Formats: sequence, structure tokens, C-alpha cells
Amino acid sequence: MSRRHILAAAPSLALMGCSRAPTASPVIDLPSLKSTAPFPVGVCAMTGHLDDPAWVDLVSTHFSQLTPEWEMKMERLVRDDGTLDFTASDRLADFCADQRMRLFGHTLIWYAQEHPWFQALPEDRFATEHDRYVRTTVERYRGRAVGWDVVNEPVAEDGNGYRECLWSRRFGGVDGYIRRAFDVAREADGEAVLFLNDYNLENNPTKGASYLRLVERLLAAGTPITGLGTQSHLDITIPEGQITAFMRELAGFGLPIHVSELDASLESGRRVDVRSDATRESQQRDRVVELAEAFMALPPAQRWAFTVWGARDSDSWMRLREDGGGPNDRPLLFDDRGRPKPVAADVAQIFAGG
Ligand code: 9MR
Repeated sequence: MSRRHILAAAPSLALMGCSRAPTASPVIDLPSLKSTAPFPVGVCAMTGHLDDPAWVDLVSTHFSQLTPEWEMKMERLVRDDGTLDFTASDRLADFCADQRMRLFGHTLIWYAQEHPWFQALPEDRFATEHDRYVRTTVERYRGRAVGWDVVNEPVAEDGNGYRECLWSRRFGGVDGYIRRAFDVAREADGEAVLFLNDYNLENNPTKGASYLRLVERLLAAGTPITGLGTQSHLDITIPEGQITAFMRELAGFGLPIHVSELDASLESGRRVDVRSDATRESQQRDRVVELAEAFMALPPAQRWAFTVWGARDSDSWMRLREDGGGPNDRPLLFDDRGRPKPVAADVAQIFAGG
């Protein structure tokens, strides 16, 4: 157990002493994360969550920013005839307004969402329709969405090079399609912070380096990237120091940084995993603590937001994954019943500057 674990666990042990008998999971008296942190604390959400009063209560207590987990993606917005359907994303935007939460737009152009309607377009309409999609979506939420993941996940899975996709093929490679999406988004909203977002940047140093090189090149060419998103689906087995090292390099651009999708699976996806539950939980806490500390160590102006990819463990996309994750995974800060886990107390303490 690290020093941080012992400190963060202390209040819960004190509280346990007040109850009549120790229970299986100690009660943690978690302060409101959003009130504790000197930056917005985000969570992802789907419209289904809005009808769950326990989720609404938890989210309104602890979170000050919301990323639509699915409903603002191309696969949801674009109908078969190419028209756009904003009913679900509007509901999430309205929820944010009611709750006084910031709305974060996710995501405009993504290799994984090559909508069939776009695939079928004749070449001479492609650029116009691409621009129309980006412009219409960004303009709709202008003044409401504080930022956008303009391009998501451009770096190749193994970190060597960049993904080829519908967008890169039509717009002259990775630099071309990213530049185009950012230019249109900037024209559509002069205020929103525009992010290039990717994952495994801390987990895989090769991928982190490719991302940094891409950002450097795009900025040098005048691309209006004004924020850097690191998803942080953490691999809890990576060596200590790797997250910190990446965050320091990321900070070198001087741009706002968004930890945009934090979770930390306890499952490796391997057939045989001999780690005990206690070992996995300790690894998870250590890596999440390292990330939170590295984020806190950024210059205040660069701490744009710290977002977790789900409120309760039961809300996590990991539960549906077969290669890692799975039905027993517990990758988030709150358990299935919405009770804060020790890792949440660790994070709160770090955000409080302790
Ligand atoms: O968690 C999201 C899941 O519910 C969706 O089915 C999936 C496809 O739209 O996307 C998941 O979120 C991904 C995010 O948008 C981009 N980074 C990786 C996330 C997990 O796959």
C-alpha cells in the first residue's frame, strides 16, 4: 500500500469505528468531487441514465461536466438518408443545463464511425457533406458545448503510425483529414476548446510518442488544436512513473489537457491471471493515484477537466467487453450501488491538494 492509500483510507476506518459492527465494505464519507477539485470533474452518460434517480443524485453531487457516451456520435446522429437527428443529444444537453453542468462534445470525426451514408457518397459531394456535418453539429451546441473531441483516435493501435480510414483516404492522409475537421469546427464555433483525443498514450510509450509527434506537426502547420485529450483507459500493470512521464511531455505544448475517459480495468483479458483481488485493487489505486497526481501537478491553466468513463462500475462499457473487462470488472470510482470506493477517496484527497 502506498503512502497515499494509507492516508485516504484513514477517514473510512474512523467512520467504521462508529458503526455497531464492521461490514464487508467500509463506509467512505466522500466529499463532493466537483466541490473539492480546482477544475471540472466529468462523467460520461447516456440518455437511459437520466431516468435513474440514483444515478442523477450521484452525478449531480460529484460531477460538473458531462460527455455523451454515445448519443453525439455519427452513428447516432446521421439517419439513413443523411439528415441529422439530435433528439437524444439534445436531451443530454438539456440535462446539463438543468444541472448546471458543462457539456463536452464527443466526437465529430472518428475512424471507427464511417457511416454507410458517407461511404456511399459520390466523390464530388464528400467534402461538402463532411463539412456540413461538422458545421451543423458544432453550431447546434455553440454556446452550450465548452469543447469538442474533434478527431478521435488517429494513432494506430500498436502506436506505429496512424490509422487509415474513410476520412484519411478522402482528405490526403492523417494530417489532411484532421486539419479539415478542425478548420470547420473552428469556423462553426470560435470559442469551444478543440481537442485531439486518443487512448493508450500512457499505457504504450510508442503510441504516446506518435501522438505527441502528430500534435507537434499539426500545430506547426497551423491546425487550430486548442486542447489535448488523453482518454486514460489505464492498464494497471504498467510500470510506476510511465503515466507521470507522459503527462509531463503532454504538458510541454502549453495547451489545456483533458483526462477524457478514465477507467482502470481489473481484468487483463488473459486466460490465466494469478493476481489476487487485493493485488489488482492495489495496482488500480496506484495507477489512478499516479494519474490524478500528474494531473494536479500541471500548471492550473492546463487542467482543463478530469473525466471518468462512467459513474458506477455497473455503468461501465468494460462490463460488456470480452477481451478484458467482463461482467465482474470494477473499473470506476463508485461501486454498483453508487458507493464510493477507496480509490475515489484517494482521488478526492489529491484533488483537495492533500
Ligand atoms: O463506452 C462507449 C460504448 O458505450 C459505445 O458502444 C462505444 C461505441 O460508440 O464507444 C464507447 O466509448 C468509447 C469512446 O467513445 C472513445 N474511446 C473508447 C471508448 C470505449 O470504447
